[in-house]
Amino acid sequence: MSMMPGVIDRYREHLPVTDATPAVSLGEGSTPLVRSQSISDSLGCKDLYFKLEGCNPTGSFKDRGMVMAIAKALEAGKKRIICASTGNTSAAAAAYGARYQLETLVLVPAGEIALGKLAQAMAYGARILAVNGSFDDALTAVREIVEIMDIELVNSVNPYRIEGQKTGAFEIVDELGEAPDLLCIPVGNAGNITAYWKGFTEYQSMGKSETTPKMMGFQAAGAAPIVRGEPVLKPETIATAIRIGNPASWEKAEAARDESEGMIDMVEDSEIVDAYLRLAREEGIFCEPASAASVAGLIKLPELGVDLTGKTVVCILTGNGLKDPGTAEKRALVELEYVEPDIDSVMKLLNSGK
Ligand code: AN7
Repeated sequence: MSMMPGVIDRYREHLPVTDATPAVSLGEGSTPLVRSQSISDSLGCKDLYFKLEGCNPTGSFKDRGMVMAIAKALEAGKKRIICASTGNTSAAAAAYGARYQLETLVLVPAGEIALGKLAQAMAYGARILAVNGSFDDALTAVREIVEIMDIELVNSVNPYRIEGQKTGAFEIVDELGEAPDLLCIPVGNAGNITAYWKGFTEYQSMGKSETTPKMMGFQAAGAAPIVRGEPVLKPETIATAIRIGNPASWEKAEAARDESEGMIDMVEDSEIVDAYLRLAREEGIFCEPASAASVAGLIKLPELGVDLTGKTVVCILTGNGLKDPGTAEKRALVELEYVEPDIDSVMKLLNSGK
């Protein structure tokens, strides 16, 4: 056990846990809610916070839902788990699978997974099937496989994933003392927006908050089926985590949007990269491109007619920037300055007017 309570221990009474549910944890949850230093002022919000889900044990929000799915799989006596993934789900499945001796099978779109995520699945010892197709194709295959094999599906179509993931909303309300006005969140397969909405509404019905936030979901423009109103056959975006053309929780995401009087909109890759670099350079926060879609969306809200004045906003930064070192290398546009390791050479370089 980790010294910090994981999400099952912290929120046991709100989760489908029985005496027979094993104590599963890698110390997930309880992630930092960090106040904006710079972006907030430029937008005129009252308060803007970033929830650093990249601080979870495998570097993404997926650990919250995975811990619950794994606990229930163990409780049911399962020996094997399977998922389709754009990378983070497979890293989380592989980690918890390794820790609890579950054979782990992950299906990923070949050549489209960020390096850090693939490295994780490899290191944790999962069996990795790189499929000739998209994430959506991989998920379709997985849903067929679980019909005929005795293997537990741990994608977010598994309701226990949503249960675990809703704890992110609980943490925000517990820390702020009230729900924020707006929650900005990237949307891919749409499990997370579904889970946050469930968490906020549960907390409100228990009297832990008076209000619920407007749910502001953002897809990448090249992978925006919910915004466009139809599946995208060949989704394309720099934010590979959300390169998803036919989200499994499509209708639940629309319900979260409508019930909360929020919106689901889209952001261009250039806007994602701008937000990604602003977060790193103005806030000191390195998240992955998909996560920056939440902030890119927030930055666009005034143009879309949403007044941010006096509003409390939380952006969910779903994954750690280290997941995708290739994008940082390509998009930061920083060149290394090579130099001999002596004071004269260093001073000469520094004084050369660069
Ligand atoms: C960093 O890992 O779908 O809308 O297979 O990795 O709940 O899908 C990842 C999704 C946002 C979108 N940010 O969340 C997967 C996968 C990051 C992500 C999303 C993902 P959902």
